[in-house]
Amino acid sequence: MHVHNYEKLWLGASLLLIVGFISTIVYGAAGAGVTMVNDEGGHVNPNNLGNTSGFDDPGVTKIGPSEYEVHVAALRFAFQPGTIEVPANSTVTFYVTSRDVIHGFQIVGTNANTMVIPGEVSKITVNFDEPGEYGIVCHEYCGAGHHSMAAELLVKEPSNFTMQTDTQTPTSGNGPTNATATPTGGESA
Ligand SMILES: [Cu+2]
Repeated sequence: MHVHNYEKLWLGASLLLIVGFISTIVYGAAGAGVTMVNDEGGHVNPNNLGNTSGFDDPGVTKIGPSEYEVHVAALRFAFQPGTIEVPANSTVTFYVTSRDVIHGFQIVGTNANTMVIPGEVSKITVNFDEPGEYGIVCHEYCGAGHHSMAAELLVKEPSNFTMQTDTQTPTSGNGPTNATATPTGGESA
């Protein structure tokens, strides 16, 4: 069978493309560590987040020498908490869920990017090696205020980092405000 030279050229070029496409996927999965968010984070009742461990007081929890957990609740049109602080050189696992409708959660400039579905907990682990500031945005249209739905992540120099143990202000406190911060289980480095 005679195959024309041009035909050989195109066959070769298309095979090369296919190999190229497959290599980008293999590189993304094996080299860059790109993975899909699965249902490992578990399920919650979106109407009862106030009584759900972690989401009853969203924020940062220290779980190891340089490991942190962050619970984030998305709602129209904000993230709770609105400011997240973690130290650099840490591994941070985000647990994100929604109080109302489908939202998105993207830490801009990282590969942390997931849909946030009521009833589901999206779990993403990110390593932060350097101090920096990241925007967090909702990238699933969720209503009239969607464009303003954002939060910020501050990766601090470890020497400047102190755990914020309680960012919630009591709504019905009596007496003078007790402004003394009492870190629970906080150790100074
Ligand atoms: Cu949104």
